[in-house]
Amino acid sequence: MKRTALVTGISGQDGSYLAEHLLSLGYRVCGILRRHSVAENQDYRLRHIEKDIETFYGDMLAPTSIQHVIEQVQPDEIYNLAGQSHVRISFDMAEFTAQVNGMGVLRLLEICRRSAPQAKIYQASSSEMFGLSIDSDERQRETTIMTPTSPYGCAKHFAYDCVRHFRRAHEMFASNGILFNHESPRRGSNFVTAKVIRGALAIKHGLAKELVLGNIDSQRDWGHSKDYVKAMRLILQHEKPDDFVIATGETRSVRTLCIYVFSQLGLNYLDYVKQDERFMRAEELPYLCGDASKARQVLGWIPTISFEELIDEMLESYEREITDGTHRIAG
Ligand code: G4F
Repeated sequence: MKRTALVTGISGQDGSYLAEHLLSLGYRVCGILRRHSVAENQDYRLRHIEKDIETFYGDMLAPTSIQHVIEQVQPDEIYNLAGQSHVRISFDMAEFTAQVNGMGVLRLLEICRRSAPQAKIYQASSSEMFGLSIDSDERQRETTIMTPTSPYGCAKHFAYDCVRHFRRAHEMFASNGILFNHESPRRGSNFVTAKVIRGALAIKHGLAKELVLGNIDSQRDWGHSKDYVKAMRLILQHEKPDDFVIATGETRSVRTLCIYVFSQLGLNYLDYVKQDERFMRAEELPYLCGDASKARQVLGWIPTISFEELIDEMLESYEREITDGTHRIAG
């Protein structure tokens, strides 16, 4: 029988790739959309599959809307990808971020406990929860202590703990995927990979003179969203609920990202990249490099798309946007 998946945050980068992946496996895919004042921004990543999925309006800040959808859809699997996903913005909107990314998850778990106790729940946890902690081999893994450095990280840590608590206390199938940074051509334009690539292309095409960034010495472990959504599903197919780090195991600085992107376009980043306080964080997370051995051994998950392939795909996709006049540059 067809399995039903419900994806909160289906209109985001991961939501759209996950929906495609689940459809390819024969799932009935339902998704929750938040109302956006610009209607085009609501579902532009879903247009190519809109006839194949069922969407419902709902908001993590309005639990009755979520409860209503869950009761209507009766999902076998719930993927909670909804949330305020921008770390720097979480410093400006700490309370909102805590409500959506933290309390929203607690409420979702409560709703599932009462209305869909059989449903398996995937929670989009984040490497941002590790904050300043690094194991002696310069990796972060499931056992690494969490010392988050942002309101976003604190809220995600609360949600992560709630998932583990509900699993133990109420025997619910609730699992955390602790995902390190993952990107794609569908990445929001104010995340650093998309911002650097769009900015460098704008410079190359004479549409901008410089690119203003924050801290370019922080290091991230960047993978491809398409690989990471496959891990989400595998996590819910495992025989028992558990927590898994999903990462490539390679780390690079934002500076290295700039060097690669600008040099692919025949430019030297030093001639164009400036730094400004506006894009710095009150507390920075300086280093992320994940160890996904557990996911490899238990789930058979491995990343298949290299850093260079990822960045080249984004470059190609944004270059096409410049050619057809739909290019956007983020602040
Ligand atoms: O691309 P970022 O904004 O991603 P960040 O903060 O690492 O968060 C992303 O990954 C998390 C997983 O670890 C997710 F949970 C989260 O939802 C999101 O997807 O920034 C990456 C790095 C940071 O160190 C930041 O300080 O790039 C640095 N950076 C330097 N200049 C900048 C900029 N980041 C942004 N967004 N904009 C800049 O101008």
